[in-house]
Amino acid sequence: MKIVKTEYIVVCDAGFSVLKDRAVAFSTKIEKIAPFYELKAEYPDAEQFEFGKGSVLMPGLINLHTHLEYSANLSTLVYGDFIDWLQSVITHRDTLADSCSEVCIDDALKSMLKSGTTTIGAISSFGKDLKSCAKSQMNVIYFNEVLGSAPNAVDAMYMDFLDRYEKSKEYESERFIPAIAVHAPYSTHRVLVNKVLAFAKEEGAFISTHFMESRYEREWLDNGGGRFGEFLKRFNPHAAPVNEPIEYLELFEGVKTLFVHGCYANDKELDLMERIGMIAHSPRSNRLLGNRRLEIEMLKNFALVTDGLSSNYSLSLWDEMRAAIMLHQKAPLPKLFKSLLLASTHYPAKLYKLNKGSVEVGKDSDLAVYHFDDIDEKNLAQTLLLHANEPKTLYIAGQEVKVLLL
Ligand code: MCF
Ligand code: FE
Repeated sequence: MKIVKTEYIVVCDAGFSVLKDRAVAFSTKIEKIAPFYELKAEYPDAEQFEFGKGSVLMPGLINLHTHLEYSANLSTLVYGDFIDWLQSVITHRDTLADSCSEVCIDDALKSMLKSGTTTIGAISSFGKDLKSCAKSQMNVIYFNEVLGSAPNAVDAMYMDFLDRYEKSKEYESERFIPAIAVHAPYSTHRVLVNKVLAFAKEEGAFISTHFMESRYEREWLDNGGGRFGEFLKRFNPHAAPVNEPIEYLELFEGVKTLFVHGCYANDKELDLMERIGMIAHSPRSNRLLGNRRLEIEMLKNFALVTDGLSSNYSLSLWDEMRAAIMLHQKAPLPKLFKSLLLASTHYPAKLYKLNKGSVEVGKDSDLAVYHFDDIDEKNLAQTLLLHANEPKTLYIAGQEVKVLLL
Protein backbone atom coordinates (compact mmCIF):
# COMPACT_ATOMS: atom_id res chain seq x y z
CA MET A 1 0.00 0.00 0.00
CA LYS A 2 1.14 3.54 -0.77
CA ILE A 3 -0.18 6.90 0.32
CA VAL A 4 0.46 9.88 -1.94
CA LYS A 5 -0.27 13.43 -0.87
CA THR A 6 -0.22 16.28 -3.37
CA GLU A 7 -1.51 19.84 -3.16
CA TYR A 8 -4.23 19.16 -5.73
CA ILE A 9 -5.95 16.13 -7.23
CA VAL A 10 -7.38 16.60 -10.70
CA VAL A 11 -9.91 13.77 -10.59
CA CYS A 12 -10.85 13.74 -14.30
CA ASP A 13 -14.44 12.65 -13.62
CA ALA A 14 -17.25 13.84 -15.88
CA GLY A 15 -17.77 17.02 -13.79
CA PHE A 16 -14.02 17.79 -13.70
CA SER A 17 -13.72 17.83 -9.89
CA VAL A 18 -10.59 19.16 -8.22
CA LEU A 19 -9.68 18.16 -4.65
CA LYS A 20 -7.43 20.13 -2.33
CA ASP A 21 -5.70 18.84 0.81
CA ARG A 22 -6.53 15.23 0.16
CA ALA A 23 -4.30 12.17 -0.14
CA VAL A 24 -4.80 8.87 -1.96
CA ALA A 25 -4.18 5.42 -0.49
CA PHE A 26 -3.70 2.77 -3.14
CA SER A 27 -2.43 -0.71 -3.91
CA THR A 28 -3.21 -1.97 -7.44
CA LYS A 29 -6.48 -0.09 -7.06
CA ILE A 30 -7.37 3.16 -5.32
CA GLU A 31 -8.51 2.25 -1.78
CA LYS A 32 -9.38 5.56 -0.19
CA ILE A 33 -9.21 9.33 -0.72
CA ALA A 34 -9.12 11.36 2.51
CA PRO A 35 -6.99 13.87 4.47
CA PHE A 36 -3.37 12.68 4.81
CA TYR A 37 -3.50 12.30 8.62
CA GLU A 38 -6.56 10.04 8.38
CA LEU A 39 -4.93 7.75 5.84
CA LYS A 40 -1.70 7.58 7.85
CA ALA A 41 -3.71 6.48 10.89
CA GLU A 42 -5.75 3.96 8.91
CA TYR A 43 -2.81 2.44 6.97
CA PRO A 44 0.21 2.81 9.33
CA ASP A 45 2.34 0.34 7.32
CA ALA A 46 1.85 2.09 3.97
CA GLU A 47 4.77 3.80 2.19
CA GLN A 48 4.17 7.54 2.37
CA PHE A 49 5.00 10.11 -0.30
CA GLU A 50 4.33 13.74 0.42
CA PHE A 51 4.75 16.05 -2.55
CA GLY A 52 4.79 19.69 -1.60
CA LYS A 53 3.27 22.92 -2.82
CA GLY A 54 2.62 23.02 -6.55
CA SER A 55 2.13 19.25 -6.88
CA VAL A 56 -0.80 17.77 -8.81
CA LEU A 57 -2.00 14.18 -8.95
CA MET A 58 -4.04 13.03 -11.93
CA PRO A 59 -4.78 9.80 -13.80
CA GLY A 60 -2.24 8.47 -16.32
CA LEU A 61 -3.01 9.52 -19.89
CA ILE A 62 -4.76 7.17 -22.33
CA ASN A 63 -3.73 7.35 -26.00
CA LEU A 64 -5.82 4.81 -27.91
CA HIS A 65 -4.32 5.16 -31.39
CA THR A 66 -0.71 4.93 -32.46
CA HIS A 67 1.38 2.97 -35.01
CA LEU A 68 4.61 1.98 -33.21
CA GLU A 69 6.06 0.09 -36.18
CA TYR A 70 6.44 3.39 -38.04
CA SER A 71 8.52 4.99 -35.28
CA ALA A 72 11.70 5.19 -37.41
CA ASN A 73 10.08 7.80 -39.67
CA LEU A 74 11.82 11.16 -39.46
CA SER A 75 11.84 12.42 -43.01
CA THR A 76 10.82 9.48 -45.21
CA LEU A 77 7.09 10.10 -45.44
CA VAL A 78 5.73 13.03 -47.41
CA TYR A 79 3.40 15.43 -45.56
CA GLY A 80 0.89 17.96 -46.88
CA ASP A 81 -1.44 15.83 -48.97
CA PHE A 82 -3.06 12.52 -48.00
CA ILE A 83 -2.57 10.72 -51.34
CA ASP A 84 1.09 11.83 -51.58
CA TRP A 85 1.56 10.56 -48.01
CA LEU A 86 -0.17 7.24 -48.77
CA GLN A 87 1.98 6.78 -51.86
CA SER A 88 5.10 7.37 -49.73
CA VAL A 89 3.83 4.84 -47.15
CA ILE A 90 3.30 2.20 -49.84
CA THR A 91 6.77 2.85 -51.29
CA HIS A 92 8.59 2.80 -47.95
CA ARG A 93 6.53 0.79 -45.52
CA ASP A 94 8.70 -2.34 -45.59
CA THR A 95 12.00 -0.45 -45.26
CA LEU A 96 10.55 1.79 -42.56
CA ALA A 97 9.31 -1.20 -40.57
CA ASP A 98 12.67 -2.98 -41.05
CA SER A 99 14.57 0.05 -39.81
CA CYS A 100 12.46 0.17 -36.63
CA SER A 101 14.14 -2.47 -34.45
CA GLU A 102 12.90 -3.66 -31.07
CA VAL A 103 15.01 -0.86 -29.50
CA CYS A 104 13.28 1.73 -31.68
CA ILE A 105 9.85 0.45 -30.56
CA ASP A 106 10.98 0.29 -26.90
CA ASP A 107 12.16 3.91 -27.20
CA ALA A 108 8.79 4.98 -28.57
CA LEU A 109 7.07 3.25 -25.63
CA LYS A 110 9.48 4.89 -23.18
CA SER A 111 8.79 8.32 -24.64
CA MET A 112 5.09 7.74 -24.04
CA LEU A 113 5.66 6.68 -20.42
CA LYS A 114 7.89 9.72 -19.94
CA SER A 115 5.04 11.95 -21.06
CA GLY A 116 2.72 10.42 -18.46
CA THR A 117 0.88 7.94 -20.69
CA THR A 118 -0.11 4.71 -18.96
CA THR A 119 -2.45 3.09 -21.52
CA ILE A 120 -2.12 2.93 -25.28
CA GLY A 121 -3.88 1.43 -28.28
CA ALA A 122 -1.15 0.14 -30.61
CA ILE A 123 -2.16 -0.54 -34.21
CA SER A 124 0.05 -3.41 -35.32
CA SER A 125 0.36 -3.90 -39.08
CA PHE A 126 3.10 -6.55 -39.05
CA GLY A 127 3.40 -7.95 -35.51
CA LYS A 128 6.91 -6.52 -35.13
CA ASP A 129 5.90 -4.58 -32.02
CA LEU A 130 4.43 -7.61 -30.22
CA LYS A 131 7.30 -8.43 -27.85
CA SER A 132 7.94 -4.80 -26.90
CA CYS A 133 4.26 -4.21 -26.18
CA ALA A 134 3.84 -7.45 -24.25
CA LYS A 135 6.82 -6.80 -21.98
CA SER A 136 6.23 -3.07 -21.45
CA GLN A 137 5.00 -1.76 -18.12
CA MET A 138 2.38 0.16 -20.07
CA ASN A 139 -1.21 -1.07 -20.45
CA VAL A 140 -1.51 -1.98 -24.13
CA ILE A 141 -4.57 -2.66 -26.25
CA TYR A 142 -2.90 -4.41 -29.14
CA PHE A 143 -4.92 -3.90 -32.32
CA ASN A 144 -3.94 -6.48 -34.94
CA GLU A 145 -4.61 -4.73 -38.25
CA VAL A 146 -6.46 -6.29 -41.15
CA LEU A 147 -6.77 -4.84 -44.67
CA GLY A 148 -7.11 -5.93 -48.30
CA SER A 149 -9.45 -4.61 -50.97
CA ALA A 150 -9.10 -7.37 -53.59
CA PRO A 151 -11.93 -9.91 -53.29
CA ASN A 152 -9.66 -12.80 -54.30
CA ALA A 153 -7.21 -11.96 -51.49
CA VAL A 154 -9.81 -11.97 -48.70
CA ASP A 155 -8.98 -15.46 -47.42
CA ALA A 156 -5.21 -14.92 -47.49
CA MET A 157 -5.49 -11.56 -45.70
CA TYR A 158 -7.83 -13.06 -43.11
CA MET A 159 -5.46 -15.98 -42.45
CA ASP A 160 -2.51 -13.60 -42.10
CA PHE A 161 -4.51 -11.50 -39.62
CA LEU A 162 -5.65 -14.59 -37.69
CA ASP A 163 -2.08 -15.82 -37.40
CA ARG A 164 -0.94 -12.48 -35.87
CA TYR A 165 -4.02 -12.33 -33.63
CA GLU A 166 -3.38 -15.85 -32.27
CA LYS A 167 0.27 -14.98 -31.60
CA SER A 168 -0.79 -11.91 -29.66
CA LYS A 169 -3.27 -14.02 -27.63
CA GLU A 170 -0.30 -15.93 -26.19
CA TYR A 171 0.69 -12.77 -24.31
CA GLU A 172 -2.80 -11.81 -23.10
CA SER A 173 -2.78 -10.50 -19.53
CA GLU A 174 -4.37 -7.77 -17.40
CA ARG A 175 -1.88 -5.36 -18.98
CA PHE A 176 -1.96 -6.64 -22.54
CA ILE A 177 -5.26 -6.98 -24.39
CA PRO A 178 -5.27 -8.42 -27.95
CA ALA A 179 -7.72 -6.51 -30.16
CA ILE A 180 -8.58 -5.87 -33.81
CA ALA A 181 -8.12 -2.93 -36.20
CA VAL A 182 -9.97 -2.89 -39.52
CA HIS A 183 -7.83 -0.45 -41.52
CA ALA A 184 -10.39 1.65 -43.44
CA PRO A 185 -13.46 1.41 -45.71
CA TYR A 186 -11.37 2.19 -48.82
CA SER A 187 -8.79 -0.51 -48.11
CA THR A 188 -10.72 -3.41 -46.58
CA HIS A 189 -13.24 -5.38 -48.67
CA ARG A 190 -16.68 -5.66 -47.02
CA VAL A 191 -16.49 -9.47 -47.17
CA LEU A 192 -13.24 -9.28 -45.18
CA VAL A 193 -14.75 -6.70 -42.78
CA ASN A 194 -17.75 -9.00 -42.18
CA LYS A 195 -15.55 -12.01 -41.56
CA VAL A 196 -13.32 -10.15 -39.11
CA LEU A 197 -16.24 -8.54 -37.29
CA ALA A 198 -18.00 -11.89 -36.87
CA PHE A 199 -14.77 -13.13 -35.29
CA ALA A 200 -14.45 -9.99 -33.14
CA LYS A 201 -17.99 -10.51 -31.80
CA GLU A 202 -17.21 -14.13 -30.88
CA GLU A 203 -14.04 -13.01 -29.12
CA GLY A 204 -15.60 -9.94 -27.51
CA ALA A 205 -12.56 -8.07 -28.87
CA PHE A 206 -12.15 -4.30 -28.90
CA ILE A 207 -12.23 -2.79 -32.39
CA SER A 208 -10.80 0.26 -34.08
CA THR A 209 -11.00 1.59 -37.64
CA HIS A 210 -9.92 4.68 -39.60
CA PHE A 211 -12.94 6.41 -41.19
CA MET A 212 -13.35 9.46 -43.49
CA GLU A 213 -9.90 10.81 -42.85
CA SER A 214 -9.36 12.58 -46.20
CA ARG A 215 -11.47 14.34 -48.80
CA TYR A 216 -10.21 11.73 -51.29
CA GLU A 217 -11.78 8.97 -49.18
CA ARG A 218 -15.08 10.92 -49.18
CA GLU A 219 -15.08 11.37 -52.99
CA TRP A 220 -14.03 7.79 -53.67
CA LEU A 221 -16.61 6.18 -51.40
CA ASP A 222 -19.39 8.54 -52.53
CA ASN A 223 -18.91 8.34 -56.28
CA GLY A 224 -15.86 6.22 -57.13
CA GLY A 225 -13.97 9.30 -58.34
CA GLY A 226 -11.29 11.81 -57.42
CA ARG A 227 -7.58 11.26 -56.80
CA PHE A 228 -8.19 8.05 -54.87
CA GLY A 229 -9.75 6.64 -58.02
CA GLU A 230 -6.72 7.57 -60.13
CA PHE A 231 -4.41 6.21 -57.43
CA LEU A 232 -6.16 2.85 -57.03
CA LYS A 233 -6.74 2.38 -60.74
CA ARG A 234 -2.97 2.29 -61.24
CA PHE A 235 -2.98 -1.00 -59.35
CA ASN A 236 -6.28 -2.27 -60.77
CA PRO A 237 -7.99 -0.59 -63.77
CA HIS A 238 -11.37 -2.00 -62.63
CA ALA A 239 -11.02 -0.71 -59.06
CA ALA A 240 -14.33 0.34 -57.48
CA PRO A 241 -15.23 1.24 -53.88
CA VAL A 242 -15.45 -1.86 -51.69
CA ASN A 243 -17.78 -0.30 -49.10
CA GLU A 244 -20.63 2.20 -48.89
CA PRO A 245 -20.01 4.59 -45.92
CA ILE A 246 -23.21 4.09 -43.88
CA GLU A 247 -23.33 0.36 -44.59
CA TYR A 248 -19.69 0.15 -43.47
CA LEU A 249 -20.44 1.86 -40.15
CA GLU A 250 -23.50 -0.32 -39.58
CA LEU A 251 -21.31 -3.41 -39.75
CA PHE A 252 -19.74 -2.28 -36.45
CA GLU A 253 -23.10 -2.12 -34.66
CA GLY A 254 -22.89 -4.04 -31.38
CA VAL A 255 -19.09 -3.83 -31.01
CA LYS A 256 -17.48 -0.99 -29.08
CA THR A 257 -15.50 0.71 -31.82
CA LEU A 258 -13.03 3.58 -31.91
CA PHE A 259 -13.54 5.44 -35.20
CA VAL A 260 -10.34 7.31 -36.01
CA HIS A 261 -10.30 10.77 -37.68
CA GLY A 262 -13.78 11.30 -39.19
CA CYS A 263 -12.73 14.73 -40.54
CA TYR A 264 -14.94 14.36 -43.63
CA ALA A 265 -17.81 12.43 -42.02
CA ASN A 266 -21.29 13.96 -42.45
CA ASP A 267 -23.77 14.55 -39.60
CA LYS A 268 -25.48 11.19 -40.04
CA GLU A 269 -22.15 9.36 -39.95
CA LEU A 270 -20.96 11.32 -36.90
CA ASP A 271 -24.17 10.43 -35.08
CA LEU A 272 -23.86 6.78 -35.99
CA MET A 273 -20.21 6.62 -34.88
CA GLU A 274 -21.04 8.23 -31.55
CA ARG A 275 -23.91 5.79 -31.04
CA ILE A 276 -21.81 2.71 -31.83
CA GLY A 277 -18.60 3.85 -30.17
CA MET A 278 -16.44 6.96 -30.04
CA ILE A 279 -14.47 9.18 -32.41
CA ALA A 280 -10.71 9.55 -32.02
CA HIS A 281 -9.27 12.96 -32.84
CA SER A 282 -5.67 13.47 -33.92
CA PRO A 283 -5.19 17.17 -34.75
CA ARG A 284 -1.48 17.04 -35.62
CA SER A 285 -1.85 14.00 -37.89
CA ASN A 286 -4.81 15.62 -39.65
CA ARG A 287 -2.90 18.87 -40.22
CA LEU A 288 0.25 17.10 -41.45
CA LEU A 289 -1.62 14.86 -43.88
CA GLY A 290 -3.52 17.81 -45.38
CA ASN A 291 -6.89 16.91 -43.85
CA ARG A 292 -9.42 19.41 -42.58
CA ARG A 293 -10.22 20.19 -38.94
CA LEU A 294 -12.60 17.75 -37.23
CA GLU A 295 -15.54 19.78 -35.90
CA ILE A 296 -15.24 18.62 -32.31
CA GLU A 297 -17.93 21.10 -31.27
CA MET A 298 -20.41 18.78 -33.05
CA LEU A 299 -19.44 15.80 -30.86
CA LYS A 300 -20.68 14.65 -27.45
CA ASN A 301 -17.14 13.64 -26.55
CA PHE A 302 -14.06 12.17 -28.21
CA ALA A 303 -10.75 10.45 -27.50
CA LEU A 304 -7.61 12.48 -28.17
CA VAL A 305 -4.88 10.39 -29.87
CA THR A 306 -1.44 11.08 -31.33
CA ASP A 307 -1.56 8.57 -34.23
CA GLY A 308 1.93 7.23 -35.08
CA LEU A 309 5.24 8.88 -35.93
CA SER A 310 4.11 8.10 -39.49
CA SER A 311 2.02 11.28 -39.22
CA ASN A 312 3.35 13.12 -36.19
CA TYR A 313 6.55 14.35 -34.55
CA SER A 314 5.94 13.15 -30.97
CA LEU A 315 3.81 10.63 -29.13
CA SER A 316 3.06 12.97 -26.21
CA LEU A 317 -0.61 13.67 -25.53
CA TRP A 318 0.45 16.94 -23.86
CA ASP A 319 1.89 18.08 -27.20
CA GLU A 320 -1.32 16.89 -28.86
CA MET A 321 -3.52 18.88 -26.44
CA ARG A 322 -1.49 22.02 -27.12
CA ALA A 323 -1.80 21.53 -30.88
CA ALA A 324 -5.55 21.03 -30.46
CA ILE A 325 -5.83 24.45 -28.79
CA MET A 326 -4.20 26.07 -31.82
CA LEU A 327 -6.28 24.15 -34.37
CA HIS A 328 -9.63 24.79 -32.70
CA GLN A 329 -9.24 28.57 -32.73
CA LYS A 330 -12.87 29.41 -32.08
CA ALA A 331 -13.44 27.09 -29.12
CA PRO A 332 -13.76 28.94 -25.77
CA LEU A 333 -10.51 28.11 -23.96
CA PRO A 334 -11.50 27.25 -20.37
CA LYS A 335 -13.99 24.68 -21.65
CA LEU A 336 -11.56 23.32 -24.25
CA PHE A 337 -8.81 22.82 -21.62
CA LYS A 338 -11.14 20.62 -19.59
CA SER A 339 -12.55 18.67 -22.51
CA LEU A 340 -9.03 17.93 -23.84
CA LEU A 341 -7.97 16.62 -20.42
CA LEU A 342 -11.04 14.37 -20.31
CA ALA A 343 -10.42 13.31 -23.93
CA SER A 344 -7.01 12.06 -22.77
CA THR A 345 -8.27 10.23 -19.65
CA HIS A 346 -11.93 9.71 -18.77
CA TYR A 347 -13.56 9.48 -22.22
CA PRO A 348 -11.27 6.87 -23.82
CA ALA A 349 -11.57 4.75 -20.65
CA LYS A 350 -15.35 4.99 -20.92
CA LEU A 351 -15.44 3.67 -24.50
CA TYR A 352 -13.86 0.31 -23.64
CA LYS A 353 -15.09 0.33 -20.01
CA LEU A 354 -11.50 0.32 -18.76
CA ASN A 355 -11.39 0.69 -14.98
CA LYS A 356 -9.16 3.72 -15.44
CA GLY A 357 -9.04 7.37 -16.43
CA SER A 358 -10.03 9.04 -13.15
CA VAL A 359 -8.76 9.28 -9.56
CA GLU A 360 -11.68 7.60 -7.80
CA VAL A 361 -12.00 4.80 -5.24
CA GLY A 362 -11.97 1.39 -6.93
CA LYS A 363 -10.20 2.55 -10.12
CA ASP A 364 -6.84 1.09 -11.18
CA SER A 365 -3.90 2.96 -9.67
CA ASP A 366 -2.50 4.41 -12.91
CA LEU A 367 -1.45 7.78 -11.52
CA ALA A 368 0.88 10.64 -12.40
CA VAL A 369 2.31 13.38 -10.18
CA TYR A 370 3.29 16.68 -11.83
CA HIS A 371 4.95 19.67 -10.25
CA PHE A 372 4.63 23.39 -11.05
CA ASP A 373 6.40 26.25 -9.33
CA ASP A 374 3.24 28.28 -9.25
CA ILE A 375 -0.38 27.16 -9.32
CA ASP A 376 -3.62 29.06 -9.07
CA GLU A 377 -6.52 26.69 -8.40
CA LYS A 378 -8.79 28.63 -10.78
CA ASN A 379 -6.40 28.00 -13.67
CA LEU A 380 -5.39 24.43 -12.90
CA ALA A 381 -6.60 22.92 -16.18
CA GLN A 382 -4.86 25.72 -18.09
CA THR A 383 -1.57 25.23 -16.22
CA LEU A 384 -1.62 21.48 -16.91
CA LEU A 385 -2.47 22.01 -20.56
CA LEU A 386 0.22 24.57 -21.19
CA HIS A 387 3.06 23.43 -18.94
CA ALA A 388 2.84 19.69 -18.20
CA ASN A 389 5.43 17.60 -20.01
CA GLU A 390 6.88 14.87 -17.81
CA PRO A 391 5.47 13.67 -14.50
CA LYS A 392 7.80 13.61 -11.49
CA THR A 393 6.46 10.16 -10.59
CA LEU A 394 4.27 7.71 -12.46
CA TYR A 395 2.49 4.62 -11.13
CA ILE A 396 0.94 1.81 -13.11
CA ALA A 397 -1.25 -0.63 -11.15
CA GLY A 398 0.27 0.97 -8.04
CA GLN A 399 3.90 0.28 -9.01
CA GLU A 400 6.29 3.15 -9.61
CA VAL A 401 7.50 3.27 -13.22
CA LYS A 402 11.28 3.41 -13.23
CA VAL A 403 11.66 4.59 -16.83
CA LEU A 404 11.31 8.15 -15.60
CA LEU A 405 14.73 7.89 -14.01
CA LEU A 406 16.46 7.06 -17.34
O1 MCF B 1 -3.46 7.06 -39.17
C1 MCF B 1 -2.44 7.32 -40.08
C2 MCF B 1 -3.13 7.84 -41.34
N1 MCF B 1 -4.18 6.97 -41.83
C3 MCF B 1 -4.03 5.65 -42.15
N2 MCF B 1 -3.08 4.82 -41.85
C4 MCF B 1 -1.96 4.97 -41.12
C5 MCF B 1 -1.61 6.09 -40.35
N3 MCF B 1 -0.37 5.91 -39.89
C6 MCF B 1 0.04 4.72 -40.31
N4 MCF B 1 -0.90 4.14 -41.07
C7 MCF B 1 -0.71 2.81 -41.69
C8 MCF B 1 -1.91 1.92 -41.65
O2 MCF B 1 -1.98 1.22 -40.44
O3 MCF B 1 -0.43 3.01 -43.05
C9 MCF B 1 -0.87 1.89 -43.81
C10 MCF B 1 -1.69 1.03 -42.85
O4 MCF B 1 -0.97 -0.12 -42.52
C11 MCF B 1 -1.65 2.47 -44.95
S1 MCF B 1 -2.38 1.32 -46.07
C12 MCF B 1 -1.06 0.54 -46.86
FE1 FE C 1 -3.76 5.89 -37.70
